[in-house]
Amino acid sequence: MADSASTVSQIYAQTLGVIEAVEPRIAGAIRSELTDQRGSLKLIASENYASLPVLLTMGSWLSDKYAEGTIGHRFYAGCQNVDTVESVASEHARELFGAEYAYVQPHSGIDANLVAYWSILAHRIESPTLERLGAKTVNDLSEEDWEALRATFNQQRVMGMSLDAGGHLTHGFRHNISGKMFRQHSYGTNPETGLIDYDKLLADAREFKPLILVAGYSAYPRRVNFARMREIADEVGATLFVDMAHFAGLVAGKVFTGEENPVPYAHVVASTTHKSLRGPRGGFVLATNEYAPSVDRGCPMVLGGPLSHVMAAKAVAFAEARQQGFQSYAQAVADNAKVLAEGLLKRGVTLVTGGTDNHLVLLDVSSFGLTGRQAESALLDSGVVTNRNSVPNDPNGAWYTSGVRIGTPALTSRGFGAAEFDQVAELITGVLKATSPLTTAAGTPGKAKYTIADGVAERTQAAANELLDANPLYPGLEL
Ligand code: DSN
Repeated sequence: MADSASTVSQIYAQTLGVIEAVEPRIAGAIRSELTDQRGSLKLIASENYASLPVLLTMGSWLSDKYAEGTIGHRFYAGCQNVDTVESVASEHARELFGAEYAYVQPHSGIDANLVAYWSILAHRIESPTLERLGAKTVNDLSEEDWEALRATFNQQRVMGMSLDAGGHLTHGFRHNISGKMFRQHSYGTNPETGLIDYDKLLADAREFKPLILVAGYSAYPRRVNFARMREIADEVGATLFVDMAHFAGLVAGKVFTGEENPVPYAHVVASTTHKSLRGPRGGFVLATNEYAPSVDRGCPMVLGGPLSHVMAAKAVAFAEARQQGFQSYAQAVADNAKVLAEGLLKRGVTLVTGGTDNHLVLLDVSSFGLTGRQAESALLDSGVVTNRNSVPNDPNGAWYTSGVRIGTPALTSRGFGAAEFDQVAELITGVLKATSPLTTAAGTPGKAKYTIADGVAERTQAAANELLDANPLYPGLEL
């Protein structure tokens, strides 16, 4: 990052001047965001810092082009440059992950998951129905057959990990469209170990008979055996869909290989680009050739027009992830998470599953007498940015929670290693020990009610600043 920083500093300074002339508050917010990101320990497991080439790629007139459809088959004229962008991004994604097919249009992880669901419904339900009825498209169906097909869509079943065990909203949670469009059954984790119980999962799947088995997580601190997941899916006739949004960087960086790499085992894989993969904010889908034609119908079936400027930045990020250095980065993310977990454990913090072997750590803060919300707020006051998260069977529900989720991708990008992460564990533990819940009117109305012992937040922020200053974000970039 450092070499190009002075050139980029000039570009950004001039660009912000241009923006300032139109809307100074926006130029101010952009500057202020850099100050905030530089000045806090970013431990949100789903966040990262994209490279300057990735960020710069997004600021272009590719944004101005409509390109609904797919490569070479657009609903608008003049898409030759977008075709190039999408082809390059897709080629990099295929090569990076060893996938048969890659679709880089989804605007976010949720959009990618919707494309995945759609593609499975199209492949498993729509196509065979059309074939049976001798129709080429749904336009060829009688009103009666069309209604019957629509009713069949509504009967389908999805089985994914429950939200409190670490699954994602889009894995069938009732407050997400996935829980409304499918009949849904969740699998949890073993109450003793906190780990996925594959035998129980198989028994549940035999009973529930899902069309789609979802593997993947946003708050499970362990690796998944995707070979076993595929066996279970095959045994019950389900399509295996893996949501690797959180750990795509660990797959790309060859930390998750063999049975821990979902790509050879899943029919469809969806992901984000901006978490451990360190690209721009966005999503993508990988699929076997069998599912590719239905994935390709993602826009306009599910998605609005592709964000061509972001697809271009995805191509740059995939290219970066194909460079040798990315594997060292990904390994460091996993190694640092272990150090962080061990640092917390030895200081008496309770961790869900007793540790981690991916990029995230889930703290159960109930032993400090705190809710996740109180802990999250106290840490934020001290310069440590985390997010509260449910723990399995959380008595505090999804709003207050009993947990705090932290991850290593962002600070590893800044250059933090084992020594720094051990200090981070010390700082987190210090804040949690110094925070007390307030249950009376003494708490500020509308805020999480807690109090931090005098001076602890300030001392923690000062210690964090030392670590941050020694590992600068976008060194040399001055605005
Ligand atoms: N926002 C993502 C996360 O934090 O894990 C999930 O959507």
